[in-house]
Formats: sequence, C-alpha cells, structure tokens
Amino acid sequence: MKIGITCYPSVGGSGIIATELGILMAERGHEVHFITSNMPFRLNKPVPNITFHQVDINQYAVFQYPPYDISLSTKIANVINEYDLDILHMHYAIPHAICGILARQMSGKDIKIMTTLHGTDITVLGYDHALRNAIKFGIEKSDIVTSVSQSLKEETYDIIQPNKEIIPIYNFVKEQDFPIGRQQDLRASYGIDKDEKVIIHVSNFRKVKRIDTIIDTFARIRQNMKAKLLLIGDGPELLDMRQHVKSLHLTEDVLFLGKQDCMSNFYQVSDLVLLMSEKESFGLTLLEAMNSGVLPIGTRTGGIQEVIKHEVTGFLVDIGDCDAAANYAIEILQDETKYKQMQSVMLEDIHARFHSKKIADQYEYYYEKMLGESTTNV
Ligand code: GMT
Repeated sequence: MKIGITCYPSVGGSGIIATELGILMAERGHEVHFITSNMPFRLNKPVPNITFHQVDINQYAVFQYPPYDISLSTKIANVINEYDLDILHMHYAIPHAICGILARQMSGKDIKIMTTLHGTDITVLGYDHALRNAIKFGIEKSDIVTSVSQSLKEETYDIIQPNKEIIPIYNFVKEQDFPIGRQQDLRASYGIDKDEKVIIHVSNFRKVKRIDTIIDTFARIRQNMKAKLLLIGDGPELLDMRQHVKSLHLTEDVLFLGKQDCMSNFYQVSDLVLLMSEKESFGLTLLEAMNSGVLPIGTRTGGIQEVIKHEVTGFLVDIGDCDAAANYAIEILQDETKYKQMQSVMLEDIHARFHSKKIADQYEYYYEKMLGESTTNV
C-alpha cells in the first residue's frame, strides 16, 4: 500500500505513534509518505520506503495567521496525485482529519482516509463550540476512525455524538527502544545516590497533567525514604512548579530536566513512573516506562485505567489523591520481592495487550479493509 501520514511532528505521544507506525509499515514493505510541517522527531534515521514531504507555510503579510490547514491540504493533495497514494492516515481530528478530507476533494481521487483520535482533540477541543461541528465533520467523513483507548471512544460519543463507528486501537512502543536495564552511570552523573529511589514524570507541563499532585506525592514519599523526582518536559506550568518545589524545600531532590530525547536512559534509572492527570486518553509515557520495567501509579481517569490494572500491574488513585499515591509508592518501594513479582506480571501483561506487532497488525488490517482487501480478522 502507499500510505500518506500526517501528524504533529513535534514532541508528543500522537507524533510518536504516527511515526513509529509509519516506520513499522515501511518495514513491512509499504510505501510511506510523511506529510508534515517538520520532520517528525522520531524519524531520526534513514528508513527505506519512507519519504518526508515538508509543508511550507506561507507567511504572506496579508495573513494575520499563516494558513497551516490550507497549505497542508494542498500539499497532501499534491502528494496523493504525484505518488498515487491509496490511503491517508490522519492523526488528530483538528485540523488533520479535515485537511485530509479537503485534500481528497482537491486531488479528485477517491483516496481512503483513516483518522486516529488521540486525546485533547476530543476531550478539550470537543467542548469548544467553535470547533465541535468541525470535529464531527472530520470524524463522519473519514472512512475509518480509531481511538487510542476505549475510554476515548466513549468520550467521543458523549461529547461529539458522531454518527460513525469508532474502533479502539491501543498505543504501543517500539520494544527494543525501551529495554530493561540499569544505567548506573547516569545515576551518578545526576547526583543520585545508590540507595536513593527514583520517581519519574514526563509530560508537556500543562495544567491537565496536575504536576502539583506529583510533587505533593513525592514530598510525602521523601519524608519516608531517600528519593529523587525527575521531572522531564517543558510547558506552561514549569515556572509555577519550580516555585512549588522551592516552597516545599525540595530543590535538592526534584530535578527539572527539561525536554529530553533519550527517554529510555531516564526510565532505566527509575523505580516508579507517576501520571496524575485529570484527563488522559492513554498516557504513552506509562507504556514506555513499563516496557523499561518501571512500575506505574496513575489516576483513575480516561485510558490510564486501561493501561494500568490496579494492584496487578501498578496502582490507580483518584485525581488529586497524593496521600493514596504516596502510600502505594512507599509500600512497593520498601518491598523488593513484591516489586519484582508485580514487575514480572506487568511485563507479561503489556506484552500481551500492547505489543507493537499486534497493534501494527490491527492498523494494517483496517488499512486493507478500507481498500476492500482485508483477508484475516485480527
Ligand atoms: O492530545 C494531547 O493533549 C496531546 C497528545 C499528544 O500528541 O501527545 O496526547 C494524547 O495522545 C497521546 C498519544 O495517543 C496519548 O498517549 C495521551 O494520553 C493523549 N493526551 C491526553 O489525553 C491529555
């Protein structure tokens, strides 16, 4: 198949999934075309069968806002015709699903469109009356729509009420990029003592991530044991959170590490990953960390409840409940035997439910189905 993929290329889970899926499809022999505003950040090595088409966004003085959507649609239409694409896979409802539909019309070709819903394109933008109808249109005019969790599917029906089947397909990680291992060198270079436990949180530092709850949880853990908190990422909440850490006198133990590329190295020195979001359709950082052998604690919200099986593969707490999170953390970090048992169940569970091959098979099946070629059920 000849597959065109559009996503947000900057750091973020939806861009990672789009890129890794494109790479897997290319490795399976399909011809993959990324049509994005910049080189997707995980497309950092040459892969045969992949072509990158950069969208030029016109800065013409008359435009108050550069017309990203129009430039993108035009570029996609050109690539459809030039390379005779069979399928478009658009990641994120707004504006990408709509750009795909416009591009199909511009190209004059009856190309099939899959749209993958990732999260705030529904759970935040879906409440914006200026956008809701556009999201509904993008969903209903796509040939196949997938969501990254069952919970996102349900929320889409609640918020947008589209007249369309939505197929949940879970996220995945490239297993070999997140091996289990112990990077003692990295611990030393960040001043982490051998007897200290390491808690990690990775996000785009938006309010919805509730980083204050992460820090408050850590403060309680720190009262009970030697530990460090690694906060990785950047975003609007960063300065306030630095202030919060100062006010708790935790500056020595909370390391703000900014954006990082080699996440696997940081997971390898970690004992627990925390994701305490108010809304989260999946939480790809959890799966990356879990593949690296790190036990998770997350909130009972959205897809987090599908990724973590409470008290089996990690722990779930109510939103804002830093006491419960800290109690689970302290208990498991003090019991190495229980930690190891739970880790082994967790690794088996994620292998069974989120393995990259299984997920790529599902996407490939639906690609073929759109083209009327599907053979086996997955
Ligand atoms: O929708 C967003 O806020 C950004 C988006 C992203 O590009 O990382 O995150 C969403 O998609 C990820 C990949 O499917 C999921 O792992 C995240 O849980 C989801 N974010 C939210 O639901 C807040």
